[in-house]
Amino acid sequence: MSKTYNIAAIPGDGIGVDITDAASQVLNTIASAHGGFKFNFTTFDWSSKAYLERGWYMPEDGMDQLKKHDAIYFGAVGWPSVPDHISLWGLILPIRKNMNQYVNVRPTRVLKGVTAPLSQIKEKPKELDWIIIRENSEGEYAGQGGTTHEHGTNAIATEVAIFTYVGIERIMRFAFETAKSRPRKKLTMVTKSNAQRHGMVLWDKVFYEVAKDYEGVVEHDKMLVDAMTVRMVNKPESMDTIVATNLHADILSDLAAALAGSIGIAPSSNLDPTRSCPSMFEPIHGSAPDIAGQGIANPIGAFWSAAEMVRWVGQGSLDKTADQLMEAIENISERGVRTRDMGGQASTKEVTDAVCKEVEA
Ligand code: GGG
Repeated sequence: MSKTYNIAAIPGDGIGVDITDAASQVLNTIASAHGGFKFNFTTFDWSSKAYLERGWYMPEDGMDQLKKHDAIYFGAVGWPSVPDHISLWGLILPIRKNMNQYVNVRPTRVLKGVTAPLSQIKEKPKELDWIIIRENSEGEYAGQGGTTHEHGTNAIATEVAIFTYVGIERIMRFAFETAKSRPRKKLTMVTKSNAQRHGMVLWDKVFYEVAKDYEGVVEHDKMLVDAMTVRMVNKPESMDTIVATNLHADILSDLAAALAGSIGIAPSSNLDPTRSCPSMFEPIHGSAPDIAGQGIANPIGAFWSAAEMVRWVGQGSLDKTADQLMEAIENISERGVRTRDMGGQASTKEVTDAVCKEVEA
């Protein structure tokens, strides 16, 4: 009997639309090639364009609608005529919070055949293979704070980062478990506890408490975020799994993707590890309005995110399918089928067709 996975697709803005189309084509192709399962996509027109027309991103029952699905596939959010904090808080951040997606997993590695920018700085691009675990529910993106005397030079604004013991402990445990599952069994924790003496100090304390449960199993160390950027460039081979706060990991994962070749390749999984709500899968790149609709966006981050979604919804039963999609991505990368951001000439469609051909073979 064939299993149907119900996917809520939110293409969003700009190239989010281009790459979500490409990802659904690849997912449908892989499902037909394998048999035994299929994807049923429901597309939600929740975007900045729709917001400008009707004044809202999601309807009041939006979260309830999403909860009826096995997973959410998200393209990108952000459009020049809407302030970025309105679009982010209209769509992606409320979904992460309401769907209990407190973990954001961001893997990065150098794909086959790619000469990563890092090789122009150091001769070790192949040794960049990281998983960044981003705390996805609190910290600097808690949304707490306010503004008084809004206008003029008297304006005052506060942005309060919130760190809770429970929030830190659960992300640390997830990070240690991820590190334990990888061959190198190594975790680097990122903080800024020399300058930020409250929340970041609690972050350190909980890290060392949780570390006691992994003594002799997972090697671990601690970095200040500024020094971490230097280590990522100079000694990429010295790290494996990395855990950081919402803001720090957001920034470090963009750097990681750029060092591996392009932000266009990097995936992310917003996970509710309890599985009480659907998890959400999205490439880490934004909506890139300057190239939207031109057919040149890199769909690899979208395909990699799709592979992670397949792995997640399959709960072990679709791991081979996800591996096959990753192999297809590596194969076409090795053959040089690449978009412009990676030094190639291929269009979004050419990359998509090449991946579909691989998974059908
Ligand atoms: N596909 C990811 C996306 O739309 N990113 C826009 C962005 O700025 N996101 C911030 C975040 O991931 O917290």
